Amino acid sequence: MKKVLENCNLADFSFVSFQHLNILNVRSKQRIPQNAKTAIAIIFPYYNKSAFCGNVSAYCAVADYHTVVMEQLKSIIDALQHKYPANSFVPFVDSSPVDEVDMAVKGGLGVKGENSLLITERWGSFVFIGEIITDLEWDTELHSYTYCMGCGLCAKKCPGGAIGRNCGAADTKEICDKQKTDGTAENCGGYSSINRENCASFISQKKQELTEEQRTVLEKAGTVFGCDICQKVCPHNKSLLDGTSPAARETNLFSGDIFNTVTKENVEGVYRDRPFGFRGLKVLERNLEIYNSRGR
Ligand code: B12
Ligand code: SF4
Ligand code: SF4
Repeated sequence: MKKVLENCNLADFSFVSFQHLNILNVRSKQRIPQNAKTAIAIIFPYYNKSAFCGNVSAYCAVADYHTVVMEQLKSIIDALQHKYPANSFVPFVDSSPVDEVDMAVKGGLGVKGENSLLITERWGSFVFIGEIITDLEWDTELHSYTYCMGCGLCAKKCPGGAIGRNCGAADTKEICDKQKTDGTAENCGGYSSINRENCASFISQKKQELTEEQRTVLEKAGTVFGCDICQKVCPHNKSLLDGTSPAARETNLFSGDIFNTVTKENVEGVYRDRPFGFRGLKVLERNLEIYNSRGR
């Protein structure tokens, strides 16, 4: 299996035992193969300088990762299926029953940031995560949880105060300390957690009416869709963002097809094909109106 994957030119991958995955209670759970034994965790770097120059977050400026990653996973499965015809291989990305950050950290692909994201050594946190779940048993190694350098900048700069120690829970510090020492805190995804209702990325996707506070968070974040602030301030991403890391000059699956600026004029023509299109035109127009009213 390793050889097949090595021939696929992947940035990085690892094998994680299915029994160690954190399975989320979502609809796609039904697609997990029976007798699942192994997850092949794969990362897809998407850093691209021109993705950072507009009014949508970098993951929105590049081609839709749901499509690009899924196509790549399917072509890997074709190769695996050829070698192991009796086994099942099922691809997932994002709308996955697997807590993907948790899986990647357990697979040793990077550390968990206080901003709740996976941070890799080479590509920082600007990676997507995808996985193939199979009933094929494979040698796996459970890596112990490792964390970012813990500088606290993401929590400090988050426009919604949505991160970790500032996430809004009554006893947040207590929850975080407990999670850090023995990993048993309830209502915490581990190390740090995001209070979604206060996160600009979540707010920019929200179809229902926004509260006044949520409008203010989106205004402060200065984005039409998604938010990159907790990644832009992270020291682990510094050398990538200032161009000194060799990885900043690497091409990747997402190097072409950049669309970074949404305007009143172009929004209708583009939204369907982009990663920010799935919430529909109305949500985008609302966000654009909030974005354009900043500082008025
Ligand atoms: C739902 C979701 C979101 C939600 C919620 C994120 C979150 N951290 O909770 C929203 C819409 C906000 C979001 C935003 C983003 N996402 Co997202 N998201 C997911 C998704 C589908 C599931 C995450 C999940 O539920 N994890 C499991 C739970 C257990 O972990 P948890 O995050 O710690 O959640 C706990 C806390 O939130 C807490 N909690 C919830 N509410 C409250 C309230 C209070 C008061 C408190 C104290 C706690 C609390 O309880 C939860 C359960 O324990 C994953 C894909 C996947 N299948 O894993 C992508 C994923 C994590 N997202 C991704 C990306 C790229 C982003 C954005 C960077 C996009 C952007 N630029 O805007 C932002 C980053 C925001 C951030 N700092 O996390 C990538 C991350 C890649 C990486 N390097 O890590 C993933 C892996 C998708 C992918 N396939 O690549 N995302
Ligand atoms: S994506 Fe933006 S709003 Fe959400 S946690 Fe990160 S900095 Fe805060
Ligand atoms: S900014 Fe980066 S290193 Fe600092 S606490 Fe947040 S995720 Fe960790």
